[in-house]
Amino acid sequence: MAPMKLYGSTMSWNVTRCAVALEEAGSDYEIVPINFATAEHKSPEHLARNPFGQVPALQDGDLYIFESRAICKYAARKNKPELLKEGSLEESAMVDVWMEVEANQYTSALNPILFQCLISPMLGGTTDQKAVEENLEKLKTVLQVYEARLTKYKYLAGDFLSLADINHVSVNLCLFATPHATVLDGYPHVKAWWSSLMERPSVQKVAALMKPSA
Ligand code: GS8
Repeated sequence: MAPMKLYGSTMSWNVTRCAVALEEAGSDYEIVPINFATAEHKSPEHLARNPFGQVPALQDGDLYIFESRAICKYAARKNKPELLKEGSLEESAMVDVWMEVEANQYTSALNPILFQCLISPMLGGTTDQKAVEENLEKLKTVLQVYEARLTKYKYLAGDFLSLADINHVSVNLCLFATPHATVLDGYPHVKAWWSSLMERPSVQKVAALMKPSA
């Protein structure tokens, strides 16, 4: 069967969230860049893949999927279901909880920081330091909860790697491209968790793809 196609640029952390999950699952896929400069994301071809005219989108044969976290779940279900622990009611519930936390607590605080520090200057704007500071405070509150959790368990959902951990990778890699990576310094168990994720071949491969020279 033909490789799956992941549409979007590796400069987008929503796209690289999927790339890490696809790598971790061992999926056969290729990245198909979408050119924002020519508004390719709003073209009829791309709107057929993602009706919101956004990246990422995934094509697997006749199936089209959008929303990065749905794509990540699809890759896991298809190629490495243990990342979701669906065989266990309790463990899968914990994976679900921490996947929601990633989206609604962690990344919802980190996203504006990444936008202000990385995207706004690229678009010719400036960094709104007040927005950065406000969201750093929100992120620290979230990190306190992570520190307590990771003091008890090796990974977020328990003593096993899951998609909940993997879904954090792309935004964390971007955090390290901002001047604010030191925010993690006050949380030793979070730092140790992140170091263990960084050692994974899936993470190293996607980190290399995210470098502008790649
Ligand atoms: C968000 C996708 C998104 O914002 C997801 O897939 O997780 N909830 C969705 N994509 C941005 C790229 S930045 O990462 C995008 O495509 N923006 C262009 C636009 O909205 O026109």
